[in-house]
Amino acid sequence: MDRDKLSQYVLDYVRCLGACAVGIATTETLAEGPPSADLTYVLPEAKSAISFALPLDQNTIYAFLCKEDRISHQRDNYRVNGLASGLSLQLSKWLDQKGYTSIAQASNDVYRRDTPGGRLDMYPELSLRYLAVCSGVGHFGLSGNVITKDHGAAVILGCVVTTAELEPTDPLPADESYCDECRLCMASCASGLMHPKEKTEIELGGVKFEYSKRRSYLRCEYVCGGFTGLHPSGKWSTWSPGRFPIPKDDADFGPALMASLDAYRKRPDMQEGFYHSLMPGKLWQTCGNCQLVCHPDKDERKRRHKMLTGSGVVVQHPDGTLEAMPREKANLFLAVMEPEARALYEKVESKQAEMVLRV
Ligand code: B12
Ligand code: SF4
Ligand code: SF4
Repeated sequence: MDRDKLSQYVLDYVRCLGACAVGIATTETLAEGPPSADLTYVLPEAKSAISFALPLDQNTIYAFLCKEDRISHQRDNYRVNGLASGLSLQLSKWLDQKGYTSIAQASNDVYRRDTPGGRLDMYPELSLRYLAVCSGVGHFGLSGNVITKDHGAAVILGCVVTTAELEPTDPLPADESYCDECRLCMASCASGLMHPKEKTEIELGGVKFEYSKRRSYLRCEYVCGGFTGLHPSGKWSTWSPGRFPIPKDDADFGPALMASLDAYRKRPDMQEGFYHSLMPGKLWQTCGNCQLVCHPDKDERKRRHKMLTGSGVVVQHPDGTLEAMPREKANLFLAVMEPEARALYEKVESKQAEMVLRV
């Protein structure tokens, strides 16, 4: 089959399986990029990669941001991640059958082992975002998330790397991006991962892309990981019932995360969740706010940010269930807890509580 026809088949194939956007990047269009743009890292003879986005269910996002229903979005998120990995596998096998060695990429939770800190550095084998912006699946938003014209940032990315020499698709024109640097992604982030002023510029095949500079990844791991969730203002929280302080300096995030680890492990189970390979136990969906507020329509973005910041603070009941309430009520809820129960959520100056956490 000639190059154009095979490329068209591949694009159609992925659309038929439910992708809202699909594109093709090649070793040439990714040339000179950062290390996780190097297709040959996963397949030495690689020539091309098929990149695609699958939409999250917008209907579950409202109740998640209002802190009324966490489970529906969590389920949807894990489901779409599974679909993205499955789609990749199916396409890679189809290409294999056609005679092209191909490698499916999992949608998440796969890290390089050969960097100084190993898997804990969290460098991906391939950056699905680089492939997506390079091939025109979406733009980089200021948040660093890939944004799409119909579903905003609420998409899960996937990809297949192949030895097939496919026809690359162009990056989207920069002036078609809806990102107006409204900064609502940053205002919805309790961790401060995204630098408010500085940007990172990368180059892929001679085309420049930029997004906000990341501060320490540990910021997001501490908050999105669910160890803590109370915004430094004290006015609102993520779905995490943790209220350990969020440091100002990057260097203090490692110790803060370690100090909250025992408490995190001893909290009652929240519903469902999944076993992340870097976590000691389960990980529950408690944030993702920078992704979920970022809708193509600016008024909708503002509305979502209001939903999040106007829906109070989450606390946990002894049976594990979570409830959002105004911050004054939440403070009272914590104040009447036994010190050892309270120490699961915030710093308590009590020898008894410290003893409990050490056991
Ligand atoms: C590791 C990881 C994380 C880490 C690190 C984030 C990061 N910026 O790298 C943490 C835990 C913080 C994280 C958070 C989130 N993530 Co995440 N994450 C990933 C993962 C596995 C890799 C990210 C990545 O590409 N990093 C590399 C680049 C992009 O990061 P960078 O810091 O800009 O890189 C700089 C340097 O480090 C250097 N560099 C780049 N690559 C390499 C490699 C090496 C070896 C070295 C030395 C240097 C280097 O060059 C860059 C410029 O200087 C991807 C899945 C995948 N395989 O792509 C999902 C992914 C990016 N995550 C995703 C999501 C949704 C999230 C969250 C919203 C949480 C959530 N609810 O899921 C937040 C968003 C935070 C944000 N605003 O960016 C989605 C994004 C979807 C989208 N629309 O863009 C992805 C694509 C998963 C998916 N399949 O959809 N994530
Ligand atoms: S929330 Fe605003 S600034 Fe952030 S990525 Fe979306 S449009 Fe851009
Ligand atoms: S997922 Fe949450 S903690 Fe992480 S960067 Fe986005 S808003 Fe911040």
